[in-house]
Formats: sequence, structure tokens, C-alpha cells
Amino acid sequence: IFGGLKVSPGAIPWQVSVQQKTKNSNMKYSPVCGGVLIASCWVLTAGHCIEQNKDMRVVMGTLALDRPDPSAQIVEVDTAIVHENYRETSSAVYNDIALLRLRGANGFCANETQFVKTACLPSGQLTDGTECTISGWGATETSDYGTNHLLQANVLLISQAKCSEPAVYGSAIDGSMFCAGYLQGGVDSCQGDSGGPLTCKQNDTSVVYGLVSWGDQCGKKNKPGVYARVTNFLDWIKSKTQAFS
Ligand code: 4AZ
Repeated sequence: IFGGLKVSPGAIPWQVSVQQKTKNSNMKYSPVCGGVLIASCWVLTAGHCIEQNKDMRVVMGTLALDRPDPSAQIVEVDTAIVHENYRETSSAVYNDIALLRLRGANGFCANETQFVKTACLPSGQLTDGTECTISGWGATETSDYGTNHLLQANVLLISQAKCSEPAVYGSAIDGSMFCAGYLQGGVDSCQGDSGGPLTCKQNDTSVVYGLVSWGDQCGKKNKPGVYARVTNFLDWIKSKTQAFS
């Protein structure tokens, strides 16, 4: 996160760290992406976060990554489901969404606490200009390698028309994504934040409208962050999660 602030304990309890087992090791995992807990056994993340045939786990309920807080819950991923139309080109990442089915029994995986809670899925569309919150352990203005402590920042929703202007992203933008941030630059998501939440408050409830997806670097003028448009995938999420329960 560029231009962010440290998150307080319990402030973003649906944020998870998606981690991949390191090659040639049975024990070590490295953080690859963020994710969002949407049910006890389900995490939303970005499609581009998934490398097939790699063991993954999620770490929930912690702000620090190097030494997880006592409130941390670590659960292995059973199955990763990448969207059938996920596609990456030189100009954009399309349908950049995936579901992680966590390992557990009887639909019970994450244990809800003050530090681990599910985020709500959206019902309606949002108004351009709405202020929303992004978070992650990704790169910052001072570290390409990301942070140990979870950071957050506020961003504004940018219209499709504005984001599709030639000076911004032109025809790269489609209905599977939206832009958020500031055209003057400075505050943005960045590499390592991918798959993490963009939530907006509705009647005091945080609703996950976006997943960190891509952008032309980070915090640059006229190059806001691009987010997977969760409202576009509600039927997909429903069909994939219902097929299991
Ligand atoms: C990345 O490389 C990435 N500024 C993620 C988000 C943004 C740019 C790059 C948005 O994963």
C-alpha cells in the first residue's frame, strides 16, 4: 500500500494473507497475496495469485506477518478455483478472481473472533466518488518488498468513463474491473496487495466491492489501481460455493 497507515487490531478482520509453500520445503510458506474471508471456509482472492499445484495456506487474524499475533489462525487451502475467463494480457488482467476452499470439517474452518470475521458481499452498485478502504502487506513507497505490519488507505471510486480515457487506461478497462484511487497519484495498492479487499461502508457495514488486481506501477499520476469488480461475479461466487455445501 502506497500512502497508507498501520491497521489497528480487529479493524479489518476479513483480511487474510495468502501464502504458498516454498519449493523444496515442507514447512516454509511465503506470502504471495492478500485475500478476503467471505465465509468460514471460503476466501476470495485474485486469479493471478494462483499457481496450480502449489500448496497454499491462509493466515487470518494477524497484523504482523513475521511473527503472527496470538490471535492468528492458520488454515490450509483445500482447493483453488480460478475464474474460467481469467485472462492476463500485456494491457490488463481480466476476470481476476479466484475462490479458495479452506480445509475444515462440516463447513467449519475459520473460527469467528474479534480478529477474524467475514466480509459482506455487495448487493447494489456504488456511486462514483465513494470513499472506500484498501489494505495489504504489499509494496510501499519506501519498500518494494512489502511490510510486516498490515497497512490500509482510503481511495475514491473512479468512473468507467474516466478510467477508460486515453490518458488513463483507455480500452484496457472492461466490465470485470473498476478503478479506484486518485488521478493525482500518491495513494494506491501495489504489488503484494493483490487479491486483498477494497471495502466500502454501507449503513456502517463494510462490503467487499473490489479485489486488488493490477495497475501501471503504483501511486503514479493518471494510473490508479484497478480492482476486480465483485458485483460482476456474485452469481459465479454463489455457484462455486454452493456446489460444495
Ligand atoms: C501487482 O503487480 C500490482 N497500483 C497490484 C496493484 C497495482 C499495481 C500492481 C495497483 O500485483
